[in-house]
Amino acid sequence: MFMEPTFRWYGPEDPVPLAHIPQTGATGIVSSLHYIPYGVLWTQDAILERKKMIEDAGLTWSVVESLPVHEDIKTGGRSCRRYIELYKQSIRNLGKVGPKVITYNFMPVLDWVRTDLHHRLPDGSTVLYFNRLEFAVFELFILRRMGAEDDYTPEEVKAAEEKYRSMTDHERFVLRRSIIDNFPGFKGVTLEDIQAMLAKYEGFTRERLAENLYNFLSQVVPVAEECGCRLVIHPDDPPRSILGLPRIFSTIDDIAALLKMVDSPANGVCFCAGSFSARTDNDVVKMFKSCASRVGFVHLRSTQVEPNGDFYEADHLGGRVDMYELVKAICEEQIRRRKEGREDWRLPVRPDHGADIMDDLLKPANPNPGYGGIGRMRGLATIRGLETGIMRSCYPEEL
Ligand code: DNO
Repeated sequence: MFMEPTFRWYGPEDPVPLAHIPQTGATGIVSSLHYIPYGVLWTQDAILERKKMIEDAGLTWSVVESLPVHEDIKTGGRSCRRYIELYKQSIRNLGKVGPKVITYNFMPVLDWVRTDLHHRLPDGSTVLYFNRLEFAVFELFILRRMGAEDDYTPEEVKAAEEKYRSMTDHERFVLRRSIIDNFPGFKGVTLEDIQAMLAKYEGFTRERLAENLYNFLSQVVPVAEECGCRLVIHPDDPPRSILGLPRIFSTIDDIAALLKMVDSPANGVCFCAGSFSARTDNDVVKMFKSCASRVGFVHLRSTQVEPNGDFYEADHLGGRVDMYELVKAICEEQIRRRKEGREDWRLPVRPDHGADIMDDLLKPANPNPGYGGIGRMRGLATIRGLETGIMRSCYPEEL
């Protein structure tokens, strides 16, 4: 394969054993040291320990996803400077002994958000789902976020209230847990934690978040550059404001602004097709082309968006992403890079979230929703086949 096929592995606790991953066709691993709390240094020993585990299984640790950015960096809080220094040191350590592609995101408070982690499709498989009404139930009646009603029409508030009243305590608990408590390295989050985090963003604007991103990048990108590393930002998921908080990496204009913010090859993009696709005014292929030379890592998946804005994970060849055109654009970018003699011409790609299918459905609940083994393998197989077909029929002279 031209692209480097990778699989995410959450570490020794992952129910998908590392030893099984070569069977999926992946050669690279995407992993993070989730046991290290946000803001704590990644030592060389810790990095080397993980690297050895991966190499002992005959695989390569290709990408770090993620090296998390502490909330104080996003809010520009009191300890921001200290956390940026620690982040730089973690980058230096990765530069010495670890993978050189480092993923992060700059989403305030919550990383990706879904309301249902096991939505059943007609074929019996289950997928991640974002339901706007259920999210409204959560923020209006479970979290009781101040000012949340301003983000909804009176009809929506009424519908959410009716829905809330019709739910059992267990359903309310599951909804809450699905939204705030399913991030590896960040488990056990309570409503009070979220409220305290939200308080730190009071009066926050998009401009302020952008300033804080600039403050972060202008300090860490030069370090990454020196160490031969590339930082790649993951898009907002969903690609719009959530919980009344600004989000700044959702659209083609946001991509242009990011690239300009610090104009260096070490300031790159983790192109997550699925995240961008959940917004109907995003043309995902055009977005890829707008930043192709600065993409350091690719997540391939697609979403199906309903007319009311709800969305769920679609099959890799379905949904809003024109996967054929996107993979073709990726192939072209790799060919271009190889001609330029770039060492990073092979793009690491992972299938990202998969549906839970077949044996995935028979296993005990996966602590990492969306990351069952078989569904993701189906995604990877789809991508590998598509790339092979495109290369053999469109660019045989490049093989
Ligand atoms: C979800 C992932 C995200 C991603 C982070 C990167 O499955 O794509 O959690 O890893 O946002 O920082």
